[in-house]
Amino acid sequence: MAMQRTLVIVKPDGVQRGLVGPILSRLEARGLKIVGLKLVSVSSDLAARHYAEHLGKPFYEGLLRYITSAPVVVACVEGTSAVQMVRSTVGATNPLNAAPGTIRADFALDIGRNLIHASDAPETADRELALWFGDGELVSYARDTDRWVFE
Ligand code: D4T
Repeated sequence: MAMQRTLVIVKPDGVQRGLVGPILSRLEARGLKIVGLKLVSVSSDLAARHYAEHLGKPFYEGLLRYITSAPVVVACVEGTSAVQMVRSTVGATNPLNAAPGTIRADFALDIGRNLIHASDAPETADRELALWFGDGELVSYARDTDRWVFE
């Protein structure tokens, strides 16, 4: 299986509710490796570029207000099929439809406060990682535990 990198954002509600640790630890516990991590106050410009595909939708303005309302924690995680692995750990966009055991089902109630963003495809991950991380902010390194995570 192919090694991939994907973007994870712990949204303002996750930071405000003190859930950065519990959210990231679910990804780490699965074996995914954090290769980039920072706290960001999101500018309107960055928010608009990140959510460009939703421009014009009824929830767009609220979405921009939400993502710029308080700091977020941005991570790049790496692993086999990382994009799909993270999406399945995160759960459905609306917590109402998220499977129990997923992050959104276990920690969230409202689609407009769904705690976490994760890239939805490898091409999206590449675009979003370039948007959120600058040159030199992602770190390649080996983990001694990798042989216990990957065959
Ligand atoms: P993100 O992008 O935040 O990881 O969410 P998803 O990939 O799971 O879902 P999305 O792009 O379709 O939606 C982006 C963002 O908009 C919010 N939203 C979405 C909302 O407030 N109301 C809505 O009706 C929809 C569809 C939630 C996530």
